[in-house]
Amino acid sequence: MRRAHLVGLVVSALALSACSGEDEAKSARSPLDPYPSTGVIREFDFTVEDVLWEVGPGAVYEAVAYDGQVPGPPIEVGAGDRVVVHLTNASSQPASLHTHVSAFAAESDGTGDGIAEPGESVTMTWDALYPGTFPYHDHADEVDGMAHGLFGAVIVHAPEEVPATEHVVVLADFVQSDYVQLPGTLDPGETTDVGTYRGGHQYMHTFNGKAYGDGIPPFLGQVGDLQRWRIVSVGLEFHTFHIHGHRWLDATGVLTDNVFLMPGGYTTFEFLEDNPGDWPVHCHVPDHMEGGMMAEYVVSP
Ligand SMILES: [Cu+2]
Repeated sequence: MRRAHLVGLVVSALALSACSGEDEAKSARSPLDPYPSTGVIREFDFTVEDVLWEVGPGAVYEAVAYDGQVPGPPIEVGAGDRVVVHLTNASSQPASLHTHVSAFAAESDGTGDGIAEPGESVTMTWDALYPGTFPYHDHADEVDGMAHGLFGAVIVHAPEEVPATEHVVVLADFVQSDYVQLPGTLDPGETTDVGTYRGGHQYMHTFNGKAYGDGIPPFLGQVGDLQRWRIVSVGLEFHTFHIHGHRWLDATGVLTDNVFLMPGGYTTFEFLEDNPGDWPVHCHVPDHMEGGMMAEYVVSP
């Protein structure tokens, strides 16, 4: 199980039963042992832009985004790859791109000289030495940048990773006063022509930059397939990630159906799908459920 701990994910019972001598040799690796360089350089060009982002029907947010999308595009690489991100700031505020766990020099930290003023460009270089799922996010203004959409996921695949259906979910909190349009009004029960009032926290809490079942596309799974969930939390508050009708081992080996993520937290877990149906997926903090972190996981037989 040490290898599973290293990569921050839990190997399913199926995968465990398939463990070979080679796997056991790899499991002797310390979590701090870097994966060797692959010699591969993966380059990404991101532009930071001011955008009006639709969080759900009738909910329009004054966002700042990498490449105009919230979250920014995934940075998906292999363990041992070098990652080069060219960041051009076409927005109205300073911006940067900072990540976690990958190895980098201070100038690629997304702080200090790594911050791009409006109109400037910076380049970040990392070595993705450790597999797992991690956040990337703005570090020019730690509160404002992330609250307006400057975040995304870094996915580092281990070479020995078992193929799976992958679900990447970034949990974030938005500032209600920065919506240019919100459905309903703040008077409970009232409706307008752009939608229904959803409570005091409406549209404040998001999965992948979207809120509620009419904003968040359903996650899709199929019985018999391994489902790998990559969860990153970049918000202002703590969240949990709960999937109905399923269970898995968390990164510490504890059986659960609900994982806790602090701000800046991240985890990867997986299970072999065996339960068809339409299942709620949500944060278990009641205000956050009411505020938008409520989605659906549709499992085909
Ligand atoms: Cu929450």
